Amino acid sequence: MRSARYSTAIAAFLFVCIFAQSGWAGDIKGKVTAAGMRSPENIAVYIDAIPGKTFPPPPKPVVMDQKNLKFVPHVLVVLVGTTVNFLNSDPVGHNVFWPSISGNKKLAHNLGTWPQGQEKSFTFNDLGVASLLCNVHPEMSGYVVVVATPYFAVTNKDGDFEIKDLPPGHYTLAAWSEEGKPVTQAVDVAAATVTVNLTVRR
Ligand SMILES: [Cu+2]
Repeated sequence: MRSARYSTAIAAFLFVCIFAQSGWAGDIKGKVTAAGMRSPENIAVYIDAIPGKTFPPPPKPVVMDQKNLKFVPHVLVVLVGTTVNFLNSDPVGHNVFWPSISGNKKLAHNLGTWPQGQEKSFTFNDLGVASLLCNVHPEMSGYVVVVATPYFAVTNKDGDFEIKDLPPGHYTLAAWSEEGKPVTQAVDVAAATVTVNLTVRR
């Protein structure tokens, strides 16, 4: 009886190993708690890097809209090399510029000002955070967070996030937010869903 149970355990273990080797993927489900901040929404959560691995950028551009005098989404996370189409959906002219990427002023850029229905493209080839501004409307702000892996998410209003289809492995999960300090946390992904709780502090 005991040895049968032991054999079953070994079989289960081998089953998991075989699937892990054949590319069986895991998911990260998590919640970010925002300490001393207005909201746990719009926090970028991502696997910071996978050594020795690079990923092709998506073949199609992703869109950052300007609508009702807001950048939509407020926080856009993209894989390095991704082209972002900046669209103006408002009946007024909008400008887009960023004074730096993660403080590097050499990476500042001004896309200019354009009317409703038109868009301008930019390919983000540098890692970091571009703080988007519009020089027509000083109250507008948004962010493009450029990361090194395609494994990222943005928290919803409850701080929940999900990163799907990760190859099993040991990773560093990073969180970036507008108001809080950046944080990282080690996470082990296996052929299942791993639950992570992160706290971001102001
Ligand atoms: Cu504007």
